[in-house]
Amino acid sequence: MEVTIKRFGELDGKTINKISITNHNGMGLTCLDYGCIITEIRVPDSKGDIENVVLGFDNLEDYLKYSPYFGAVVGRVAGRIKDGRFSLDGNDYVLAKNNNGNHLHGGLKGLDKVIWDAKVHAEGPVAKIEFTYESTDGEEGYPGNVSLRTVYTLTDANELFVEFFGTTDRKTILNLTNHTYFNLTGNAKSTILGHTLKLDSERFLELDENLIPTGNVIDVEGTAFDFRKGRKLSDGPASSHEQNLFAGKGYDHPFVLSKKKSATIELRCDDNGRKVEVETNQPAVVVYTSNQLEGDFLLSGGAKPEPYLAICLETQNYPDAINHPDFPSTVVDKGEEYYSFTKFTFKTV
Ligand code: G6D
Repeated sequence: MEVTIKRFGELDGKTINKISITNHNGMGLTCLDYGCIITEIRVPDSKGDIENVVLGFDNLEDYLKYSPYFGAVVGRVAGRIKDGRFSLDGNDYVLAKNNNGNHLHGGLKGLDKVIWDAKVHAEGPVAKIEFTYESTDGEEGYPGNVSLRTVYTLTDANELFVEFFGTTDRKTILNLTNHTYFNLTGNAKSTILGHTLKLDSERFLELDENLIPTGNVIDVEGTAFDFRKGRKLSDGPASSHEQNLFAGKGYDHPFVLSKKKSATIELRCDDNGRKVEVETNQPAVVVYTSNQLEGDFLLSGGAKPEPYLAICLETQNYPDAINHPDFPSTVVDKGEEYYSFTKFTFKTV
C-alpha cells in the first residue's frame, strides 16, 4: 500500500491533512482529518480506467463554504430529530434546530465539522486510517463525554470498511454514518439516474413533509421503492408517489434492511461496468439521490452540481429513533460500546 499525507489547508490555526492510500490494484482512497471526509475513491471500470467515483472538492475552502456533507462522517446522530428535542432518563435535551425547525446531522457543528486526530497503519495488503475525537458533554446539546473512533480500512481486494466505535461516561444517543455521494460514471460525467440500485429491503419509513419519520413503515411492493430485483434510480423522480414528492422528486428515505446476514445493497453503472456492493450491521440505509443538489461552485474533476448527480447510501439506525420507542434504540449507556460496520466492495461486471 502506498500512503501519502499532505497539508490540505488550515482551520482555526490548525493544519488539515489529506491522507491518500493506493492499493496494489490501483484503487485509491483519499480523506481528510476534518470530518473524516472522503474526498476521493478511485476505482477501475470494466476497461481498467481508474476514475474518482465520489463527489468532493480540491480545496478546504469549498468544503467549508459549500459542502452538503460530501464524504463526511455525520453525527452524533445522523438524520433528523423532530423539533430538536428528546428526553432520556427524565432529562429533556434541546438541540440545534438547523433544518426547518428540526435537528439535522448532529447540528450546527456536528462531527462533519470537527478536526479528528488521524493515524495511519499500513501493513501488506491492508491499510487503516484511525480517526479519534473526544466529544465533550453538552456538545451540540448531546449528553455525555463520548470517545469516538472512525476507522477506514482499504484492502487489496478493493474493499473499503467504514467502522465507528463509541463509548460514553453517561447515557446518551449515538447514530453515526458516512455521507459519501457516489457517482459510478467517473468524475461525475453524468447523473446517477441511469444507475441500478438493488436493495434487500421490503419496507421503508414513511416521512412527513419535513422528512421526519411518522412512525409508519410502508411495504415497498408495487411502488418505486421496491429495489429487491434492481431498479433504475430514474424511477424516483418519475414517480408520483407522495413519498417521492415529499423528498423533492426522488429518494431521501430510510429503508429497513433485511435481517438476513447476506442483506446487501448493490449499486451499478451498466454503461461502464462499475459496481459497489455494500454490507452493514446497521438496521437501515438512508438512500438520498441528491435531489436538491445545486450551487454556484465546481466539484473536483470539473463537474457542476445538479440534482441527481450522486446517491448517498447512509447505513445507520432509524432517524429520530429516540422519539419512537418502537424503533431500534440509539441509546448507549456507560460501559457499553457503540459499534457500526459497513463494507463497500468495488467490482467490475
Ligand atoms: C437534505 O434531506 C436531505 C438529507 O437527507 C441530506 O443528508 C442533506 O440534504 C445533505 O437535507
